[in-house]
Amino acid sequence: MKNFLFLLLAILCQITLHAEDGYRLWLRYDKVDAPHLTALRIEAAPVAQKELTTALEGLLGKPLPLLLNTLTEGTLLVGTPARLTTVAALHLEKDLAPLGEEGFLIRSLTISGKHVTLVTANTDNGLLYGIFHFLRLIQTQQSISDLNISSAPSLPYRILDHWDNLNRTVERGYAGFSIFNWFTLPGYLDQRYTDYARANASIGINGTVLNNVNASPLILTSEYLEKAAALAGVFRPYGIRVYLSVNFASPITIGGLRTADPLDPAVQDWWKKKTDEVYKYIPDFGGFLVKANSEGQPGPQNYGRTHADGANMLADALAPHKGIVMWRAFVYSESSEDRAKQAYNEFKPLDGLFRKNVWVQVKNGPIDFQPREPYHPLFGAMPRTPLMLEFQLTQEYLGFSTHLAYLAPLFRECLDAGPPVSSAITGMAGVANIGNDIDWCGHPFGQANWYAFGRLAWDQHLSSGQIADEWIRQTFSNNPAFVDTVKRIMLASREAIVDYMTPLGLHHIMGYGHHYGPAPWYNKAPRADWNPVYFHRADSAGIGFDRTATGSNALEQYPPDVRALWENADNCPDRWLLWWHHVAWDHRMHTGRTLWEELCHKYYTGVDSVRWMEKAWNAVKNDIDQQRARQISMLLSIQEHEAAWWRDACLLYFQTFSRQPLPAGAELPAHTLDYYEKLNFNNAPGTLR
Ligand code: BDP
Repeated sequence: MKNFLFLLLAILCQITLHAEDGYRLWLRYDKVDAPHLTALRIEAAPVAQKELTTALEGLLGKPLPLLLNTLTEGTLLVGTPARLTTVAALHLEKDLAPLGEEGFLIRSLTISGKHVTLVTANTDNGLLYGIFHFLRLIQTQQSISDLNISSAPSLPYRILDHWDNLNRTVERGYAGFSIFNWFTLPGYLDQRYTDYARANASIGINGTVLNNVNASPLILTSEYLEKAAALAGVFRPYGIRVYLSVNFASPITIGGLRTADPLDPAVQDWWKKKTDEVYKYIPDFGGFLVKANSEGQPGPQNYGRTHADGANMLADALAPHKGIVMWRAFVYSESSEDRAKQAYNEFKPLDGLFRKNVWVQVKNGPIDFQPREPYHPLFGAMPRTPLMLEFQLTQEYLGFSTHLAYLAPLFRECLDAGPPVSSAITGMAGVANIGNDIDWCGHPFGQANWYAFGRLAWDQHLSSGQIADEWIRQTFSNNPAFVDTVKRIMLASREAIVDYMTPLGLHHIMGYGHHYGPAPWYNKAPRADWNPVYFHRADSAGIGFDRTATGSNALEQYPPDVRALWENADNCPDRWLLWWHHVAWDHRMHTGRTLWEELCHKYYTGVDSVRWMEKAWNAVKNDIDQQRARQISMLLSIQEHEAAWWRDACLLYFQTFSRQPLPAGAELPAHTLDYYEKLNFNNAPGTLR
């Protein structure tokens, strides 16, 4: 009997330890050492009420008694002044006014001699954000005895861009298929849609673009609008607006017109009517996202018109409904001009020519979401145009979903790049890393990038460390030793990737098409600026892209103080060196090493960092459930293997130019260069349309 009970206990333990599959994200609401709360008095929208009561029941281990009229010592009081007279009687108008439509207030106060905690806001949306913030305090075990928090978002537009196709494949998606099941919509509303909305609302994301920027025109047919409207219905109570990516040639493909020329009255009329129809389906529709004249997508230039002509036509159709156009500046064409210069050259002259409801959407860097890029020179260069800053959460260039890469430091690096970036933007867009994998992002740490994006868009002053701290505590555990180690892993991870993939300012040297793994030797793409050799320019003299006045002079697109930091190879910080300069192999670096030695040092350091990450993880992983612990260990060992692959393939290839040895005593490459060059990846994920 004793043995049997022991066995049963062991099995039960296993079950609970195995039960974590990552689906609950950072909203796990398991019991914590919670502060003393005695009762709840709440008047809120149904979704907010449900979230708070369910969460508190989990966190406290039992439901809080609900009060209808009274207040007792230790009550949590939740409501807007409009919903609760007790809150209205506090006359918080002055404190609430600056918080606008989305901000909230959390305060410890005494009402009729009773100590209570108040969560309030001007609107139901604000109240929902306040509730999530309060829950975060409890989940992360902050004291709630003396609170005085007012919070309002730094940016009004905080949007996820899904590169999801209507057939559920996801462009550059590494976490399965799209969560949006267009086949079963609108009749079937998957619980996942609600959980997606909850997760977004919990970090302040207030918009979602449902479909790929390489957009199927079908999205604007009534069949799909009805489906999109069903999703909008699920998201609306969570303060999330739906936006759609549109194909510029839609008037031809689904409208039966002969042209999509934005200056043609019939085309303008088509877009007006189509937009009116969209608003019939989705009255609070957010607007259109457009990729035009970029990588083969149609656009106004097909008709000799400018990006402003195209964007303004759509803006006019949206304006009566208060919708916006997010017009992407990710454009480059095959030309002798350095690809890094092209977006600036096309867009800067258009500053001031866009309608008031056009936001130009600019990627964080001038090439394409590389592990490290300087900030895009359009930030600060278009003072009369609102700009959206676009980051990529899906790790197209950062190891797909098998590498642990915490991207808050990358986001911060861009936002902190002088005054241009943070002061030039009106919103942030994150290319989503979400799919139908049970844990949403494929890698448990991928969730941290979704989380960090939302938190930073809400509060631009948060540090990478603070965000990691919150996320770890909610996602895994409040154990201080665990939090400390995992935070160190996360904060080191992005730099590790830069080191083992593209150190010292190298960029775009990944495999062609699928972008998986290293291929610095690749030179067979149909366009020069899709070839890694175009970007690294290695030869017997040295390596790097001269973008100074002696080269492409992309540097001239930046303000003088920024230029001064980068224009001289002797002063240029090492991390940017090969982005801006073609540098001799024996160039003396700031560390005292030659360029070749430094390159080797960086590649080896990158791999060593991953080994350290693995070791550090294995030392603390038993603090959490076995399922996620094992999953992460396995992924880290893939990462370690792939980091060494990057290091060896790149160094062997660059060595054919430097003709210098690897550092004495260094671990030797596992294979020959020829072996790496011949590797083939037919089924790399993320490339199907
Ligand atoms: C590139 C991706 C491509 C996207 C493009 C974009 O490889 O799949 O369509 O960005 O942003 O990085 O439009």
